[in-house]
Amino acid sequence: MLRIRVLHGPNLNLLGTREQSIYGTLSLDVLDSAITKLAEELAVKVDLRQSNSEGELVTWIQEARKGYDGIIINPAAYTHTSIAIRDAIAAVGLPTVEVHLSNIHQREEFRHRSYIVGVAIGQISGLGPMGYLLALRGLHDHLIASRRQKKTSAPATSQRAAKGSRK
Ligand code: DHK
Repeated sequence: MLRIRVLHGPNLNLLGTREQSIYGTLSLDVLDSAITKLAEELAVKVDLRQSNSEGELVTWIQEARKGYDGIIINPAAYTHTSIAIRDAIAAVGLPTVEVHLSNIHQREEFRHRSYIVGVAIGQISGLGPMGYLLALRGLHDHLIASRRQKKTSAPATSQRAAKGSRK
């Protein structure tokens, strides 16, 4: 079963009450339930976390090395400031999708720059909560395709060994 860690950055705990004209009326709990429901349909195990602390997000990204196949992250304001989060994603080397509820490219200039996108496989911005669901589908498909590719490009001997070790 694929395992994906979903990280929400600072102030996203206030979703539903925070600047509703920009971030909508859905709470983080409701958003997380929708992500969990889709994950069940896709047979993906998701681990959902929110933090207002940059260091905690870095630690969770580092920890994802062990046991996770990919990351979906809305780094929120840290998108525009955090070299530490970018470096953590680059260090673990897990396929990562960056998500934003609002269209950061239509907003203030300081939001146009993402330190994260250069180490992500893609960025989804401006589609509201649907962005997370599309990120999950996209990352799922990406991971399945790269697993398949690894299998077909593995040398014949190691494929035989892998088959032999299956119970
Ligand atoms: C969320 C935030 O909190 C902002 O700091 C980002 C992002 C945009 C979002 O749209 O989800 O600039």
